Amino acid sequence: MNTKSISKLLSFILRHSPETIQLPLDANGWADVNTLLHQCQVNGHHFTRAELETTVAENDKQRFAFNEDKTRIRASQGHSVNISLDLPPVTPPEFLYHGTVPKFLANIRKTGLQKMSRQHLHLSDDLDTARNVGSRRGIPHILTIRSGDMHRNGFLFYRSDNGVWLTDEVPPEYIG
Ligand code: HQG
Repeated sequence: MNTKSISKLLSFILRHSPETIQLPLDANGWADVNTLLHQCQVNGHHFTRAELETTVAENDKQRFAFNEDKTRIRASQGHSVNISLDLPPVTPPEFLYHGTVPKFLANIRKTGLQKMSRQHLHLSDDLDTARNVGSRRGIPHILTIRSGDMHRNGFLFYRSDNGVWLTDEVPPEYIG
């Protein structure tokens, strides 16, 4: 398997569907690396520990992280499975951005931005990233979020290990 297909497989398993290879995740989303390699192997996904390490190190968005002694691995964000990343709340910049597509706008203006199937709503602190996120679904439309005002009004924000801003929702009145 090349690093791209390993990365796609890891995203699927560690964020959404660990049960497809009978892989236990702990409460914070960590999997044991040896168990991951073994369960991948027995389910027909063949790659080595060295290839796993290269995939993690070279991943364009740094989607995965090892713990300090590299015995455990998790996805840094994007989960739909019910785990807690256990990140501390942090003060966001005054504005954050969310890339979406025009067909969702009417609903977003009505109900705000929601986390949909994931554990958090994903925001970015730069326009390029937001544009890339939106482009996955069509012609991107960038929404500016008044995150500073949200924070002052008690909404919590987190920053994943790979720099993605996370929150639970953005009510319509904070969307510029
Ligand atoms: C939209 C990728 C209607 C929202 C990316 C988005 C990101 C609503 C879609 C990460 C809505 C959910 C996450 C509402 C939100 N009504 N539509 N009220 N609220 N939406 O994939 O942010 O490459 O769950 O705009 O780069 O697109 O996989 O979220 O279009 O960082 O690592 O509902 O996934 O990262 O889609 O993407 P998603 P997202 P990776």
